[in-house]
Parts: sequence; C-alpha cells; structure tokens
Amino acid sequence: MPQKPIVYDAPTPEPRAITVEALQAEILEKLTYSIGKDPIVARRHDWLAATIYAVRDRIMDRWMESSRETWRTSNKRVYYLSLEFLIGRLMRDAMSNVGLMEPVREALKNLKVDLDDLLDLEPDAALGNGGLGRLAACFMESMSTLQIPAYGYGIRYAHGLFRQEMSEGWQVELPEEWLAHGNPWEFERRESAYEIGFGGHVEPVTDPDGTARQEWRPNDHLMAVAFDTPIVGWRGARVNTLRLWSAQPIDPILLDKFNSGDHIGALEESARAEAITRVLYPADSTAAGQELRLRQEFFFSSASLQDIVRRHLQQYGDLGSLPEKVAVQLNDTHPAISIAELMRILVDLNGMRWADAWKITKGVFSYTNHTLLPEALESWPVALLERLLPRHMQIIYAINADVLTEARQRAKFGDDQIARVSLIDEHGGRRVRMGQLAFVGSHAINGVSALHTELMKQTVFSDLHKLYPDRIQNKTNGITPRRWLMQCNPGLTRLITERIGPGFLDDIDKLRGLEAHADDPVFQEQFANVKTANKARLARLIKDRLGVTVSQDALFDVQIKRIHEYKRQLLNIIQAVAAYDEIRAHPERDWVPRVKVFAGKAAPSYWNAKLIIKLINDVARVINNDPAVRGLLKVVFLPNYNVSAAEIIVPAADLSEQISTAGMEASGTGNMKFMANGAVTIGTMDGANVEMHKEVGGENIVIFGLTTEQVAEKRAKSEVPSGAIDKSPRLKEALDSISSGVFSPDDRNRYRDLIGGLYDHDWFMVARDFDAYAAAQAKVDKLWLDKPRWNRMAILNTARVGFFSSDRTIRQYAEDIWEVPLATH
Ligand code: GPQ
Repeated sequence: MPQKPIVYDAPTPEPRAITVEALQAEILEKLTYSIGKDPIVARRHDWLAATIYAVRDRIMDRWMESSRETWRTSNKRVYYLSLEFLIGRLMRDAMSNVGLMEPVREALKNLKVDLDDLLDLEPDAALGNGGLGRLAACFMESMSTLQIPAYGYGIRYAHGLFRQEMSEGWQVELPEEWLAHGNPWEFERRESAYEIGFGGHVEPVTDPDGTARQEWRPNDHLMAVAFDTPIVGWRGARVNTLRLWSAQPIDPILLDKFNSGDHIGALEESARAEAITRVLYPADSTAAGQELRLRQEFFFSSASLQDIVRRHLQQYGDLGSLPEKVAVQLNDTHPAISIAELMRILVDLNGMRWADAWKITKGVFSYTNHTLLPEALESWPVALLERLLPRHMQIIYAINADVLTEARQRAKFGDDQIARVSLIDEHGGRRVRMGQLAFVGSHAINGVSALHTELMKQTVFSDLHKLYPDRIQNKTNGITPRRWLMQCNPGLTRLITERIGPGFLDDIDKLRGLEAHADDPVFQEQFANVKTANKARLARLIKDRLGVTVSQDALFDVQIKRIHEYKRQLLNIIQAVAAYDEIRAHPERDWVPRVKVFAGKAAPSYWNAKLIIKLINDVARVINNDPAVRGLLKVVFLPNYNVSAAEIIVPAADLSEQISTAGMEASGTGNMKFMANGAVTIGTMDGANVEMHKEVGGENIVIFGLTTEQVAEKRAKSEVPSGAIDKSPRLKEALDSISSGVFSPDDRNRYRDLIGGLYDHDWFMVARDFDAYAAAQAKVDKLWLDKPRWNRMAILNTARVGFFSSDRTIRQYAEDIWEVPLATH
C-alpha cells in the first residue's frame, strides 16, 4: 500500500525578510554555533562555510516545499542520470538566484570580510570532464527555473577532475581535493542507502505459488549512500535535488581479521568499496574501458533506480504507472545498464511479465547521444559483464533476441543489417554495445544539435533508425544565461538592463531588444567599455599567473576547451606561427595586436593532446620573448582550466575559436557562452555553430573551412594531404619551423611525428583547412579595424543568443520527450 508522507501539506513559513542586519546576524550565528569559531580568530574558510550555511538556510523552506508540492500534485518526476555533473562553484549561483548577492556583500562588509575573497575560495566542484558534464549542470539549473520536479543522480567522487599544473610546458596531473575543507552544501542521507551487488551467479527459483523466476545472488556487496545538494532556480522558482552516491563498505572493518593481527587486511573490503567513488575518470569523449568504470556505471545506476522505484511505490503503490509518473534521461550511455537493471527489478523482484516490463522500461527511459566518435562509443566485453553482472547479461541477451526477431520479421532485415543492430558486436571478442542497448530500451533518442542528429541518423544509428524511425529527435544544447551572462558578466548585465529594462532576466528572448541599439554609437561605446574592463581583469590574471604582460586593447582571441585533435588547437597554434613569420617578414604592415589565449586539459593518456599543450607553451615562449614581434602577438596558455576560469575568460573574449573538423563536434556549448557575452565566432560549419550561424546571421560570424560532406569525401578518397601543404608556402614554412625544432631547441625532434601526421593522413584536416582558416583570420583583422562594424557584430551576438538558453532546451525535452507539464505564468 502506498505510504504517503504523514505531513505533506505543511504550511510553508513566510519567507524571511532579506535585510543586511538579519543576514549579518545569521552569518555570525553560523560561525559561532555551527562552525564553533570566535569571529576574532575565524579564518577565511570559516567565514565561507558560515556564509554558505546562512545562504543555505534561506533556500531550505523552498526546497522542502518543492518536494512537498510534487507529493501533493502527483506530478511526474524527471530523473537525469549522469556520470558527470560539472557544477563548479555554487555560492554565487545560489545567492544570485534568490537575490542575496548584494545584501550578503553588505553584511560581510560590516563584518570586515570581503565577499569576493570568499567567492574565490569556494572549491570548484569538477565532477565532470567537459561539455557533457557542464550540460548536466546547466540542465539542473534550468529544470529548477522551469519548476520541473527533477532529480539529478550521479557520483560523489572524492576527487574530481585532476588539477593541471605545468612543468616546463608539459601538463602534470595532480589530485583534486574539493572536499578537503568539507562541503557545506551537501546533506548526507544515511537513511537513503542501498545495497549494490556484483559478481556471483544466477539461480532459477520457484516461488511458493509455483512461478519460476531467476534470482541473482551476488557475492560482492557494498552500500550506496546518498548526499543531497539543493539546486536553486532563477528567483528561487523551485529547488531541486542533486543526489550523488558515495560507496561505502557494508562492514567498515573485518574484526576477525583485525583481531588475528591482519590490520591492513581488515580494511581491505572498506578500501575496495570506497575505490568505486574515489575518482572521476579523466577521459573526455573516449570510452574508459576499465572494470572499475563499469562498476561505477552499475553502482550509480542501480542505486538511482532503487531510489526511484522506492519513491514511486511509496507514493503510488504500483509499478504499472511508472511511465506516467517517471521519466529517466540517460546522459550518454554511461548509465545505459539501467535498462537491464530496471528490467531485473520489474521481472525478477516484482514478478512482472517480461513483455509488460519491457513496455514500461521503454516508456520510462530516453537517451541522449553526445558523440559520433567511434572511440567514444562504449562497449563492454561479454565475459566481463558475465562475471560482474551475470543476470544483466542474461537480460541483455533476451532483449537482443526480441529486437533481432522484430528486425527479421517486421522489417525484413538481412544478415548484415541484423549484425549492425545487434546488441552484441561479434567482431573480434564479443562485446555488448551500450549505444544499441540505450537505443532499443528508450522511447526517444536525441542528438545535441541539428547537424549531429542528422548524422546520427545517417551513421551510427542508421539501421536502428530504419527499424524505429520515430525515435530519433533533435534537442540542440543550451547554457544557463544566469551563470553564463548575469553572474559572470555583471557589467554587461547592468548595461543591458539600463538600455532595454530588466525583462530579459526572466525572458531571455527579450535580448532581441538590443538589436535596435546595435548601431547607436553611444551604446556601442558602452558595450565596448564593458568588454575592455573584463579584458583588463583577464590581463591581470595572465600577469599574475604567467608573468606575461598583455594589452587590454589587443584583440583577445580565445580557445578554451578540452585538448583534442578534432577540436584543432593545433590548427590555431600553427596559424599563430604563420602570423609570427609574417609579422617579422613585413614589420611595416598595419598589424592588429592579438592575444591568443588557450586553456584546457588533456586526458592523461592522450599523448598527442599533451604534446599540443607543450607546443603551445613552446611557441608562446619564443613569440612572447622575441623583440621583433613588438608585442603585436602574444600567446598564453592558462593552466588548470575549469568552470571558474571560464567565468573570467569568457566575458573577456573578443573572438571565440570554434574550429573543430566539420562533423566531429556534436554540439559545443562554449560557443554559446561566448556568443552571450558578445564575442564574435570564428568557426566551421560544425555542431551548434550551424545554428548559431542561422540565428546571428552570416554577416555576424566568420565561417570557414570544409563542410561535413567535403571532409567525408576526402577521407573516402584517401586523398594525399601533402598537396594542401605544397600549395601553401605559408603553411609549409610554419610546419617546417615547428618540425625542425625552432620552438624546441632542447629537443629538435619533439614535433616531428606530430607534424608528420599532417603530411601522412591529416585525419583532422588541419593542413587542408589551413588556408581557409588563415583567410578567415585576416577577415577578422579587417572587421576589428572597423570599430563600429565590430561593435555591431558583438552586440548582435548577445542580442540573438536567446535560442541557446538551456531553458529552451529543457522546455523541448519536457514537451517532446518527458511529457511533463510546464508551469505557465
Ligand atoms: N562530450 Cl561523448 C563530452 O564532453 N564528453 C563526452 O564523453 C562526450 C561528449 C561533449 C561533446 O563533445 C560536445 O560537442 C557537446 O556539446 C557536449 O558533450 C554536450 O552535449
């Protein structure tokens, strides 16, 4: 029987008045009674924790009311399952969304504490690698803003993405320690703990009533314990929960071992359990492939599903209504094992008929694909799955049998097509394809930009798309304008408010109102002044971190993202070398002073990516110290790129580099952040750039390079790439200087193979796009020199960014995939 919570309609207390005096008292109270520190001796971390506790208190009532409301109304809940949540810092986000920024600043000032100091001190929660994890974080904020009852489910990694340091220009990875000072945002929920099993065997059993079923008897057990973080929507519209699971042993210590003198062995089980949630895998768009990763995936999938089913049964008492009341979004295939786990829960644990369970499962799940890169498509050896999750492997075989029968009988698929849609890849050792599993177990599958979705239909999922033609949909990514405009760029937010009023804060499409001011010289100047102030701040940071002086009047040309060959940081740095050669050859020309800013992490095992970082640093050292350049070109690599760094760099960019090989970047979301902050994009027709081009207009973006079709054609023809190099003396000169060791006198052969690859295969079309890129950069210089023209472009980028708000994206998921009602205002 459903057990409703006893009091689910408790009256919400009247919101406390926001006054500086009250907040000051609350912060002091927290410092004294929760932290236990006298203000006289309190350190900055104590003040930070006290302030977070005070802010947290101010959102607690809304949090509880949000959850109570869902119980009361029986509204459908959305569950976002993601192995990554790249949330960054939370304090400014929370304060700004509930209007506490300025009063807290004043309150702290009265206590002789500087709010900005505290904001800087908060650790950056890097529980993700890049775009996929940051998207999950933006979605959480938008779901709260749009008042959708939603939970994020993921892993509470003890160590997030590694800290990047530089040692003579090489990346060095150090452990990240976001929990070192505790985490005042989280609530440990020891009562929400679930047992997770691994290994063992499956046994056929017969129930007393005569029904036969399979029972999994794992031989390895541990606990998943919930840690909850509140996620506040804009104007506190709703507060949702991010629930992260931490692995703990069932027995913290094996006492018999300890007593027999084996003091280390006594802790072995504990160490083995905790290993599961110890570290985030640092691989971006590459399948990690190790057993521990599969354990992580099952661990959080199983805990989340147990939690979802428990909550549903508590409220509704019956699992038949799951698809009406529950939508589970799989963020890539990392949680795809959830499909088999829900089938096991329904069939094995609740005695449901297979066909009914399968219908429910498809009704509940939907899956987002984030890449077409073959190396990122997850597959697990059958033997590994059989050992770790024997019952799930049986279920996967049974699902596969149904799908293949349907393909053969209804769709009349032949052997080749059958092999392509099969959940089991038979090439080499047998493996389970998680993309196929996620696809067949979901009612909707989406790509993350229009182009990417089209390519999904034509490539990885072409046969499954033929079998199930109604399932693939597009949901172009978005970013939250709260963090990526209002919070990170208060100067611009103020200026826009002065011009067109505050309406855009609640309705981002109102930024269109700026179009009418795009040619106003006064507004242009104000807009440019905000940019210059942001650049001055970045220039100070560059000076502090790297000792390099850059002028705030130079064009700030920025490429910040994970280092990946397809993202083509190499193309950018080769162009910098070519520009360096030109400046020295033609000192008399009217050069536009530029600062090329790079930042980003490389996966620790990705050699070429690490070498590209080293190359950027080598080139930077030579160019920045060459008097012949006269400061016209500077190259900087800012170490340890993360969300907090992006919040400073993005508002200071004039030019946004989005130059991936066409067809390879599923969407990109950095591109949207720059657009919001009035940077002009130089980019290829790839990912969401295509839609940016459409929204902002061809005259306000600089597009260059081969198209997806042209790239595919050249690859198919195995065209000799060296032709492009022979035809371009500037490219040749730049490549020669790099590969002959001009930038690496200490190791002249360092870049020989990297550059050799461009002659050999040039898979990423660096050589073949070079001339078009260099010409596009020359066009950028010309546009920059025409100040009114440039300012107009910049303003129109901000004015037309509305489509790229994650509120729009989430509305589309809600309407087309989750079928949850949206609150109307
Ligand atoms: N993305 Cl598969 C990641 O950040 N990590 C991954 O493991 C995979 C994809 C990115 C993708 O490269 C970008 O183009 C997208 O904008 C982003 O996901 C969000 O969809």
